[in-house]
Amino acid sequence: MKKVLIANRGEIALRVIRACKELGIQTVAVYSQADVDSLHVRFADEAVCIGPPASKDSYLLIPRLISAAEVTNADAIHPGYGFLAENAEFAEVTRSCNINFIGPTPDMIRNLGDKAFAKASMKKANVPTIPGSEGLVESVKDAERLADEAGYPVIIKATAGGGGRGMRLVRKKSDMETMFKQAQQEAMVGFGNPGVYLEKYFTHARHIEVQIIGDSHGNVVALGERECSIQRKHQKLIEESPSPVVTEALREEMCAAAVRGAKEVSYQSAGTIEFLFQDNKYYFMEMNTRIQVEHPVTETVLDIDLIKEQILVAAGEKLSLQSDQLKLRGHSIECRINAEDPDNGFRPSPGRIETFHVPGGPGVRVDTHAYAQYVIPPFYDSLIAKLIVHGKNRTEAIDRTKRALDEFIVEGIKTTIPFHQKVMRNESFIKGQFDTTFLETEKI
Ligand code: MV4
Repeated sequence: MKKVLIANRGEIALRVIRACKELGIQTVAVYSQADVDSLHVRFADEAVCIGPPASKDSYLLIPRLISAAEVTNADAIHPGYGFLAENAEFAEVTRSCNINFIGPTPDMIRNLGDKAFAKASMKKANVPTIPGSEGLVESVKDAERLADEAGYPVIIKATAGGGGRGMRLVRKKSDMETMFKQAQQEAMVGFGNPGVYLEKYFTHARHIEVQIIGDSHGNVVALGERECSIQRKHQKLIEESPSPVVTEALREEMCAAAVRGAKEVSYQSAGTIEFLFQDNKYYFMEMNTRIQVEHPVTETVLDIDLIKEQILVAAGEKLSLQSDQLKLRGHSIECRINAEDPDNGFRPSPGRIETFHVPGGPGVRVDTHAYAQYVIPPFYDSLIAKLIVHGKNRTEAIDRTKRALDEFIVEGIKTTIPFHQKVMRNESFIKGQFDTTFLETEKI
């Protein structure tokens, strides 16, 4: 691999450029007219404007991305996260143009994007799954029968959905007909696929996910877990590794399950197996076929570079990581610094950053594309920086995060920094006692 085009923007584009530079690989940035002044454009070896600000006219336009790769002679494309990262057609077109797609094969993206299929694959590999339907549910009658078996509440999920989109919670039998039809309808309108499946609803679950990576030679390793329960409306705000509730024995079990699941689908590239965790039991929920926002918490506790590894396995190399050589060291916490106003319902707060001072010192990493006088465009997601803090244990990581947040000065726009300062002082958070309902329950 000689030259990688990064089909993305923001901090992740920069993150991929950094990995490429360290590997001696040339980089091509693509940018919309709204991103001319973005750092990924500056730090890439070459940059190609691919269209107007709206994502659908630039970062989501497959022909423009492929053209940009062809005119610059890029031999690979890294999709980052979001945008086209889990678009099987993009992976397919990229490959058919003889360009290496840094991710799984189109079939894997397509199959695992079908949540009922993914669940069936995991079940086949003896990975614990959430009790509910075997595959799709075809009728209200079937849904009622399955719900009687599982016990209410149940949840109906679009098989083409994911990440919180296309779900209906059903609390009692008399709600089933309405909710089932709504879920089907919404799945059809939203995803062009009416398929839905049913699960028992866990009311106080944690979201714990296992990072995996596989190569093209059949090797797969699991890289520990991330605790991602601190989220609001399906947007994660804080992630950490290890999870405060995962013991060494449980970690080994969950990692072994993740590896079985990944091998079942012959998975290659970086991926994540998401689990719901309740009453000390874990259940497969979804698989993500991309590198995720929160990958740095795994990198910092294991002292690895996931993006480099992802690039190397895409180039056909054997995995350099081996489970017995990986040692979990200390604790890492990531705070997502968004251009949002936490005092006003996390309303987006784009505009000019007047002052931008990033924290430093022991254990502190900041991944950001922002700088003083940078203007945050209103067209994309509001993530402006990730603060990743490592400590010898969870207490030190929390204390360091508090210290780093106090040093993080952003003026001109609202950010989630004050929100994070409150969470770091919250008693339940400090004790590690929380689940995905934390932000609804606690007054932060
Ligand atoms: C669930 C659940 C409880 N029980 N499924 C939300 C996002 C999508 N990935 C699946 N989600 C959930 N599925 C069952 N059977 C609770 C959620 C859920 C959730 C999951 C992870 C992180 C945050 C969440 C917030 C609300 C609901």
